[in-house]
Formats: sequence, structure tokens, C-alpha cells
Amino acid sequence: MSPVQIFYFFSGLATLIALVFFLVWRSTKRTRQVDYRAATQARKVFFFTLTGILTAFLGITLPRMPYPGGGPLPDRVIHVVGKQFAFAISETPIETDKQWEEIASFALPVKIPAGSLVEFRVTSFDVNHGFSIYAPDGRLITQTQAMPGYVNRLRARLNEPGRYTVLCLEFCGPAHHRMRGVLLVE
Ligand SMILES: [Cu+2]
Repeated sequence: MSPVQIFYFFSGLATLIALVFFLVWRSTKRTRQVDYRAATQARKVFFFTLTGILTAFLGITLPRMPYPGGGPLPDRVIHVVGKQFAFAISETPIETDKQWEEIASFALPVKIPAGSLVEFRVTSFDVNHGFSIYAPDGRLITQTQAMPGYVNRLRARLNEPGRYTVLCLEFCGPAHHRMRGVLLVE
């Protein structure tokens, strides 16, 4: 639906709701005998009809929710740990400060085949950092938070070969601007 159609649809709906309110308000002006048996019956019909409609709508819409219910397996898993003031990026899990130190200081940039589906498992060993990936031409491709105690999974396909830059997008301390990393897509 276009925005104009959506506008008309909701305007129509609002008018309908206003009309119902008006009719109910007007009906309270009249005194009348109420048939309780019929009213109970009507209420039951109303209840079951509404439940039926809602169940049908849930059945149609729930399976289309945009949450991954599995999906394809990633071609590559890359572990990322932020710590003041560098990133350790590795294909092997980074569990200790010593491992982090070695990878952050000495490891060669991780190489990724162009077009493969990569899952970055991103966390932090101290404070909140940001993990962002910039394409060789400087475009921001994707980003997530690196949080202590949580592993955020970020999936991305880096299609163009080249040198991608990783930057911290969360101000994490005095040398925040020095937090950068490299991914080589070949
Ligand atoms: Cu930072």
C-alpha cells in the first residue's frame, strides 16, 4: 500500500470507530427492556467470532515475523572482542585476556572470501564498545554493540573485495578514536 492509501484506510477506520462510539452514545438515551438471554447469546457469538478472527490473523502473520528461525548457516564465524582500546578479531574463540592481547597486538588481519555469509560474534572484555564495518569506499555496511557479558551475533555479506575498516562507534574512553581494525575481503 502507498502512504496515501494507508492514510485513507486509517481515516476510514477512524470514522468507523467514531460512528460506533456515536451509536453507542445515542443508544444510552433510550430506555428499553433488555432481553438478557438474547444479550448473553449475542455476547457469546461476539466472543467466539472475535477469537476466531484473531486466531486466524495470528496464524497468517506470526510465521512472517522478521526474526530468524534458523535460516542458512554462516560460511564463516568470526569472533570479535573489544577492549580499551583495540579489537581482537579472530577465527578462533577469544576467551582470556592473554589471548586477546596476542590477537589484538600481533594477529594478521582476518581474511574473508568475498560474498560469503559471515557471522560476527561480538563482545567486550571491559566496557561497551561499538563494532562497525566500513567498506573500502567508506560506506558504513553494518554495526552492532560490543557489550561485556553478552555476545551479539551480526551477520553480513561483504561482497566487494578490498580492505574493510572496523571502527568503534561507542565513545568508550580517551583513546576511543584509536580503536580500529581491518578485515580483508578477497
Ligand atoms: Cu570506543
